[in-house]
Amino acid sequence: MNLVESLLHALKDHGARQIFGIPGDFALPYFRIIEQSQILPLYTLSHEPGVGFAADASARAHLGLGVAAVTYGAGALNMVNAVAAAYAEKSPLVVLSGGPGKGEARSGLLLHHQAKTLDSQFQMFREITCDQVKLDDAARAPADIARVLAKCLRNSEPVYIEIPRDMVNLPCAPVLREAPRAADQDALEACVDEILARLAQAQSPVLMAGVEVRRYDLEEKVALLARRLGLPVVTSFMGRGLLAEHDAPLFGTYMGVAGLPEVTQLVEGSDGLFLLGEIVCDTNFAVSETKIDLRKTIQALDGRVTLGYHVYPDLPLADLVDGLLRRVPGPDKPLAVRRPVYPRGMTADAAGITPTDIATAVNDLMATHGKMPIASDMGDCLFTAMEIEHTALVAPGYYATMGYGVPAGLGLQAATGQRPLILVGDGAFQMTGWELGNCRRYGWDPIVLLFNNASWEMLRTFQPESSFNDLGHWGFAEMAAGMGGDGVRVGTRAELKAALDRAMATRGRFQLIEVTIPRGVLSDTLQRFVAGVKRLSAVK
Ligand code: S1T
Ligand code: MG
Repeated sequence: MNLVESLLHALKDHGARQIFGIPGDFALPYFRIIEQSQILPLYTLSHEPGVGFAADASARAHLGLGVAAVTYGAGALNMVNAVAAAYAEKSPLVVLSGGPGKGEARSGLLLHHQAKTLDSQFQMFREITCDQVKLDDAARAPADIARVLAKCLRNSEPVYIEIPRDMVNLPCAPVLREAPRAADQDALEACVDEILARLAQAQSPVLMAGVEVRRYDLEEKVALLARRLGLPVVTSFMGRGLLAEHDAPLFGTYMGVAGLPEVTQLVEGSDGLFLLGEIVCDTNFAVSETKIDLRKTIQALDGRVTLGYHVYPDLPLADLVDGLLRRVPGPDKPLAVRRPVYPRGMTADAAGITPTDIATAVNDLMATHGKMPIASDMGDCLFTAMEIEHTALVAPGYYATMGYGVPAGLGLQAATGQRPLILVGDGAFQMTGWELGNCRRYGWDPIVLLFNNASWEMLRTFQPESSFNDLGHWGFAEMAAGMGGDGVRVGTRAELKAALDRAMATRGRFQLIEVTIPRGVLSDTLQRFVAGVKRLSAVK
């Protein structure tokens, strides 16, 4: 077996299901082995940001490793933003980059694709990955690969693997997985005691499920834990979509001043807020009506648990959840859950379309045809997603990069085989929407709802005087056919409903529904968010 085959087997053994990539001359040798070995299917896309987003979303969708394969320099550095997004949002993404051979490094010539030094790329990826390795020693490679892939899964963060192009065919031993690390049982029991005591003392404890609950495949167990403890559950903005397929006492998504008042009150009025795998960031907590004293919360994140001023290091989330479940054998404590009511029954008339109409139409569609997984971009489309029935959702809810939606939808369909609904604004579509042109080759057929307000509307909302937010009208619908899909522009609610019904009935080709939204018309959720942010900043 050669070095790349050993790497590919190890990736598959650690939970990779496919590779997304774009080759280059530094990468052709290892791409050839990927294609010929057939160990993992390879999907090439058109631009490296899309490769990174698709691989990230595939990891989130199938709960395994995402793999993004690129060439040195122009390829890998083109993907930095997508890898940074994966790092920020704890997505287990493996970056494979071709690299200069050892001999070339000694040529004395500056190499094409080289920035400052030949090592600059490796150094840049240190900042957005939890471990890195250059496979320049075939004898050491199996242990290096085992270490890096174990770290990727343990931390649920990206890692970087550079493959010098003169190393790919060298004989290499198989990779043996690192032994799993056991948590300190005494510390675990002490921590479980303290958490349960804290929750028992609280008058109104609440469990907030964060993205680590999904990344470590704990949704089923956390839903059971919540039922046994009789704990109401909420998600954060970033955690939207979590527990959608599980029997959890889910009250909704916490968004502070931008969210549903009853959910805001439940969280901000809690004297026992349990943040389980939740990233404590501004998109999740900055718009709190009343500042949550995070020191009084129970936080389990990044393998450590913090209760007030007590810290328990090295307690992986899976061990903690198992430890808690062992102490609460059941039966479930019944909880009267007041589930949020999502808008339904859109009137299919000649009225113009608002983002909330889109959410209503999608809720009607899913009520008829069943839930669909959603990939959303950043923009009002993501705020609109909060008004759609709770369903699986991949979105940059914290890092907030644009360009994620379309490639993520492709990654989701490649990873799960499910037909996704993609929500994307016109500005974000201009960035990576063209990846839809790759659907035909791979038989992907997402339904794309393009929110076309001809504007960087989120920015205009906060700075209306700037005319640079005007994007003008692009004929997105007309471009679909040339890319192998079907496109339609809709301006009334009747047209929207007809287009969704037609798209649902059409398989095998992507369906692009360009929704014309009048300038300044926002989703109900974004309106509350903007009003809340302005109100909070006025009092500061
Ligand atoms: N570039 C990238 C890659 N990501 C970003 N988030 C931004 C720039 C800044 C930014 C936003 S929201 C926004 C930009 C440019 C406008 C989005 O326009 P569009 O996709 O049309 O959606 P909508 O019209 O609903 O706003 C965030 C605040 O950083
Ligand atoms: Mg827009």
